[in-house]
Order: sequence, then structure tokens, then C-alpha cells
Amino acid sequence: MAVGIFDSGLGGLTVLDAVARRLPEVEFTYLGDNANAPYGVRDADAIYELTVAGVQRLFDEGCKLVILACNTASAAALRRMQEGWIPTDKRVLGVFVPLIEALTERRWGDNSPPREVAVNCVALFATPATVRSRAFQRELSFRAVGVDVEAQACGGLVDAIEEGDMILAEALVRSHVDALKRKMPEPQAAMLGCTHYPLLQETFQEALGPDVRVFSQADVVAESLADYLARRPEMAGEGGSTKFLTTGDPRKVSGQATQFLRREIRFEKA
Ligand code: DGN
Repeated sequence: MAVGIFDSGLGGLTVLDAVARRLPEVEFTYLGDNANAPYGVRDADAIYELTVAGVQRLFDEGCKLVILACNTASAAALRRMQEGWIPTDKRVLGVFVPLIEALTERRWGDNSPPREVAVNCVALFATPATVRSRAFQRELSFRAVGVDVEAQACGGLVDAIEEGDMILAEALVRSHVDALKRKMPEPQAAMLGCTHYPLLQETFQEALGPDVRVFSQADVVAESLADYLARRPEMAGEGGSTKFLTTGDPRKVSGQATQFLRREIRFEKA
């Protein structure tokens, strides 16, 4: 039985890579909704419907545990799904809570009341839909007090990365960091709240300066999943292989994924 990883397209492959490296014995099934990507520009209801369909597809594959690798889907759909849609024997985990738990130094599932934490100026970089949702601030408020969050919507960045135009992508990172710093001159931590941004982590770090701690979501999610599976081993099966499914054209998506991760990946039609 595989752990499902759902994403709107290719970006979740950064999360898959990190979790598969951290948990080499676990079997994974990845589903990219390439036919409907990108989600970042859609409204919340549309993102919810697409996410429900994708997660259901992974349940139908036999997955008991699904990770929403996509921040846009986690922000717009996860709370709503947890309010009654998810069957009791299944779990769906998002990517925001692990990020916030890492920031606030909490273990997975620590639901103790919000408290003061070591950082109080935090920058969030994400897609326009994620920033609009304010999901990060909401989840943070359940766990921490006294943290000032400044969110920067990084328009154009996902497209530049997907087109492989890294010169443009790096220029966009610098201009989004400049814009953020005009609002918050001295952030202590920066959260990269989008699947694609780990590919530009060094550029973010350079633009922000060495004193800012940059949290890479893919690595944080991998640690969090390892912690969760250590306590709930029945939610995953051993096997160590990964199946790649797409709602788009498998040939085209395989080519794009191979370019995106710089290793050969073969998708099948979902
Ligand atoms: N996967 C999305 C995210 O993490 O926000 C980025 C791609 C998109 O749908 N815009």
C-alpha cells in the first residue's frame, strides 16, 4: 500500500524526492493534475473540487494516507476536506502544518495552546492564491502568539520555473525579495510556501542574506512524514518503488518531469 502524493502538476516532485530520500523503504504513488494546472490562479471552490477528485483517485489506488504536496490545494481545500469529506480510515496531510511546526519547534500533532516562539518576523513567499487564502497565518495563529507575518505573492515565478527560464526565475526571486523587504526590512525566517521554490532556495537565501533562516518545505515535510509513520506504520506499505500518474498527456508530462528534476521519470495516464 503506497502513500499518495497529490499535486496540481510537477511541483510536488520536489516533495516526493525529499520524502523518498528520507523514507527509501516506503512505496509512493504520485498524482499530478497536469490537465488542470496551474491551480494558483483558480478560485477556492474550483481548487477544492479538483483536489477532492485527485485525492479520491489516490484512495481508489489503495492509498490510506495522502499528502497534498501543493500549497495552493492545502491552503484552499484541506480544512474543508477535513470538515467531513475524508473517510475515518484515511488521512490527508497538507504541507503548511509541517512548515509551521518546524518554525514553532513543535512535534507532529502537538495541539497544545499557542505560545511565544523564537522568531517574531516571518516572511512567506507563495503563489497569489495561497497568499490570498491567509491559510498560513490562520494555522500559525493556532500555534504561536506574537509573530508578525508578511506575505509576498510571487507572480510569474511558477511559470518561469516550469518553462525552464532560470534567468527570469532568479530575477523574479530578487524582485519579490526586494518587495518583501520594503514591507518587512528584517525578517528572521523565510518560508518557501510553494512546491517549486526549493529549486531556487539558494537564490532566495542569497537575496535575503545569511542571517535569514530559509525553511525548505520539501525537507520539512519529509521529516514530518517520517515522524508520523514511526507512530502510524500501518498507514504505509513497504516496497520502495514509486508510481507516477497524471491527468494530462503522459508522454508530454514525462518529458517535462524529466527536465524539471533532471532525471528520467515515466508517467502513466491516471
Ligand atoms: N503546486 C503549487 C503550490 O505549491 O502552490 C504551485 C503550482 C500552481 O498551481 N500554481
